[in-house]
Amino acid sequence: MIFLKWLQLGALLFIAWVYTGTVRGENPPNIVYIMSDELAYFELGHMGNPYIKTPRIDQMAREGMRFTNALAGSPVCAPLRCNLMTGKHSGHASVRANDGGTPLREGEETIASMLKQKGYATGGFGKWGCGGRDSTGVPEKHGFDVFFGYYDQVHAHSFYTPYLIRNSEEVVLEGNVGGRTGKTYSEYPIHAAALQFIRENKERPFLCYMPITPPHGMYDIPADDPAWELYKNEAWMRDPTISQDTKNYAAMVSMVDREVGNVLDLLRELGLEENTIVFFTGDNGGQDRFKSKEHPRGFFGPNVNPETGVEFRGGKGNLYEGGLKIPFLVRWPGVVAANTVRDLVFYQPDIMATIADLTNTKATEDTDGISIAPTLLGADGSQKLHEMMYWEYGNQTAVRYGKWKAIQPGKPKGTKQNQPWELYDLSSDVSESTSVAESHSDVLEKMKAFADASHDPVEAGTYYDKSRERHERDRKAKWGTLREDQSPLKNVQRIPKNNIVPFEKMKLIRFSSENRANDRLAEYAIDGKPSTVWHSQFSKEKKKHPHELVIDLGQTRTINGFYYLARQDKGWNGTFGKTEFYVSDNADHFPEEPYVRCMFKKEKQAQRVKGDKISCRYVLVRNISEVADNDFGSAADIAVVLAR
Ligand SMILES: [Ca+2]
Ligand SMILES: [Ca+2]
Repeated sequence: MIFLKWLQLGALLFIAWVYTGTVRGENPPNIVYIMSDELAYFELGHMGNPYIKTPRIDQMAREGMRFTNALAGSPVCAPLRCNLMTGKHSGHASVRANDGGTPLREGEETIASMLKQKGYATGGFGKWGCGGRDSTGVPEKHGFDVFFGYYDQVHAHSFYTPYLIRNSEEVVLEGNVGGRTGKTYSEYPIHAAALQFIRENKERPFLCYMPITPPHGMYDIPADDPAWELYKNEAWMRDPTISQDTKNYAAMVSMVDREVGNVLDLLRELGLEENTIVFFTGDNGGQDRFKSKEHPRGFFGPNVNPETGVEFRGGKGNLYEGGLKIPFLVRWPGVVAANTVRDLVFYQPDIMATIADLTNTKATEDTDGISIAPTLLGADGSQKLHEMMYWEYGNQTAVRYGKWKAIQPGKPKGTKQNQPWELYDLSSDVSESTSVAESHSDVLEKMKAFADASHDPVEAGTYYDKSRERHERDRKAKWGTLREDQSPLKNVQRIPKNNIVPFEKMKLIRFSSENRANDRLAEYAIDGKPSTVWHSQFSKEKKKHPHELVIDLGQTRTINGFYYLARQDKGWNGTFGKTEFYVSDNADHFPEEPYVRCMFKKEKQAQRVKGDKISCRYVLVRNISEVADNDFGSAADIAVVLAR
């Protein structure tokens, strides 16, 4: 036994020697992190997919280490990119919504800023998702020398956008008008820029982060892309009953495959192969795209094992395994053992710690990750493990504890209330089909307590430009910048502008709560824009009535009532019912009796409340109930009517 221990220790020391020799020498290793948007666990050739061809990625799997239990940090684009970049889990991260409205905070450390301190050249090519233009979250403020591609994920839906963005400035793509057609396919210049970055920085250590957008929809790829060659003899490609989008999807994955090949070939050409760690992965779990009767889990079966038929439940957007399982390969010739498979359970927040470890860099203290470097280097025995792991997205929560997975699935379609917690034993039920919550309530209670302790209220960054002009422009660029206002809100109602205290003269003094994670701030209730909404807080906890605002009218004014405009998007959630208005000349003291009481209705038009003529400087709006008796309060706009 003792001899065996010594043998193990000897092996570890040898690995440590190879490893520190590599990282401490003249040339710390380069990092290439290729993350394909939406590419799912079973959509690769080596995973047995019967349709999609990925010869270069399959070869990479043979040349490196494949992980069977790599998990997304969140089940959708923007939050998981934040988890990855900052090493923070979803209960701790600054980006938790997928709407582009919650950027990284100023000064938050990322993998790029960490490596930059170590002298790395840092480039990003693809979809950022951690903050739009003119926000605290732009990549060039978080360690990237250059970031080229899309900052916002709605913009990223179009491969024929009129422009891409390089360090917050627009780069025109010739012949494009947005949407699905044009002359310049955006992935080509993005990929070319990544290769050029590697070439230009071959003499110094570099981080090349490639969060590429294919095969995320819209499902477009040029008809003359070389990827089609791989399918020219495939009968299903000529089947008219199969949609063109389905066929495009396969070709897009094969284009990604070619790009992976291009990167590996370039590294070989430049003599950097042995000093470059290449990661290839997906971002969130797969979606059941291109569903039909024959293919109830999607044409390509992203979450169905093609060999055994065993399924991962759910998919993108939820916290079942289908929403979290991602492909994950690592290739580092001579250091990471070739043709190996590991079942280590880890998630995207672990990557920062791993890269810190592999490059002998110190990661910030404010992260949640555990390095998986010991596993990569063959020292599995010294791999530290998470006792538990945590996820949240919207009103869903999940915890992993060894073989156990607990899920509170939020409000799945057709349900109104949050569903009860479920508990699965993944060692015998990877499909999460039978909850054992009742028979293992002790385990579940422990996991729920961990969930409670893991959630911090979200603290997102901000936009320097409150009107978000350039960020909105980028989102509209999905459909082209030449079109008129493409606000998704149709036929919005407004508060009549005559005879009210001008919105720009009013100031918000205080408020009871607001929903920052969804960008529904209290100040939006008095900005005069029907498209912006104030909503009361509902995460981490639901704030109950009354919901209050105190407004400064700028000067003492003679008024005789108010307008209330309910939210103008499709929802009614939070629409004011019973409401009271108080007036005063002292912002800190309002009379006990309201100036006027009213009951608003479920109505999109601005609703007028009349009162007697009165003079005041400050108004307290107190919303006491909602039209459907929920706990929420929301307002598109509130105005104060001037007495004539
Ligand atoms: Ca995604
Ligand atoms: Ca508004």
